[in-house]
Amino acid sequence: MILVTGSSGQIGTELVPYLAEKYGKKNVIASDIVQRDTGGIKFITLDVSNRDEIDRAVEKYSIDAIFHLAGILSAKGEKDPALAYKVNMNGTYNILEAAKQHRVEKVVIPSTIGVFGPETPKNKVPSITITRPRTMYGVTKIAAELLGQYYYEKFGLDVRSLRYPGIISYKAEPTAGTTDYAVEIFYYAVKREKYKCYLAPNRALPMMYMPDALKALVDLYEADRDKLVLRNGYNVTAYTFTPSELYSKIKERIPEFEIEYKEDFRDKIAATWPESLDSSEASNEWGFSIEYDLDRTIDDMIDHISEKLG
Ligand code: AKB
Repeated sequence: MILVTGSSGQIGTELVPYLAEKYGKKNVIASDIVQRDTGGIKFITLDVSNRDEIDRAVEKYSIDAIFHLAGILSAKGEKDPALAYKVNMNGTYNILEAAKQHRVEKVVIPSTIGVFGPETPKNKVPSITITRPRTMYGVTKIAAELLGQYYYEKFGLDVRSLRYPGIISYKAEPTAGTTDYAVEIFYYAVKREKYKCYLAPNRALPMMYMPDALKALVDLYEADRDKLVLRNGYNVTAYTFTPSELYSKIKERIPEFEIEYKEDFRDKIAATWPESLDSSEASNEWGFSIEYDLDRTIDDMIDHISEKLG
C-alpha cells in the first residue's frame, strides 16, 4: 500500500494516477490538505506537520511505502519562510519518524536543484558538490536529503531521493516555484497573449518534462536496494534553456507570440542555482534516461494545452 503526500501539487496530481496504473488503484492513497480530483483513487486529508495524523494514516491503511511530495516550493517559501520550515522540515521529520516506527519499507522523497547555492559550480554539476542554498526551501530540502541518508544508516529505513530540475507539465499549473515560467509561458503562447517573464532573458536553468520526471521517481523507487551507492540526492535532468531560447522555439511554432521581461525576486533565486547538471550517478546506478528532448516537450505542451483551452 502506497501513500502519496502532497498529492494535489504539480507532481502529485500526475504521480497518483501513474502509480495507480502501475500498482493498481486500490494500492494507492492520495493525501494532501486540499483535495483535487483523484479519479476514484482514495484520498485522505493529511497535514504532514501533524505527526498524529500521519501515524493514524500509516497504521490504519497499513502503509508499506511513502512518496513524500508535500512541501512549500522556493518562491512561496521566500514569502513565508516560517510556513516552509514547518511543512518541509517538520513534515519530513514526521514522515521519517512515522515510517521508522511503523516499519514502512520505503520512503521516496523528491529533492530539487534548490539545494544548490551561489558557491556551487554553474555547469555539469555532479550530485556531490557544494550545497549551500540561500532559500528556506533549499535549506529544508538539503536537510531532507541528509536526514534520509541518516535514517538509512542509523535505523535501516530505506529512504531514497533525487533532485528534480524545473518540471514542465500541462495537467496542474505550478504556482509556488521559481521555474514555473516554463509552464506559464505555454498558456500565454497558446492564447496568443503577451507573456511577462519574471526571469531575465539569459537566465539558464536545467529542466525536464513530466513523463520523464515520473518515470525517474518510480525507477528510483523500484531500484535494487544493493545497487544504490549514493542513495540520496541523485541529480536528474533533461536539458537546459534560457527564457529567450524557449521563447524563440515557441515563436517558431506560434509566430505572433510576444514576450517582455520584468525580473522579480524569483530571478535572484534562480541566479543562485546551476545552469546544467550531471546526472551520471542516476544513469549508472539505476538506469536513469529521458525520452523527451526540448523540441518534443514543446510540441507536446502546445498540443495538450491547445486541446485543454479548446
Ligand atoms: C521551484 O522552482 O521551486 C521548483 C524546484 C526547482 O524545485 N520547481
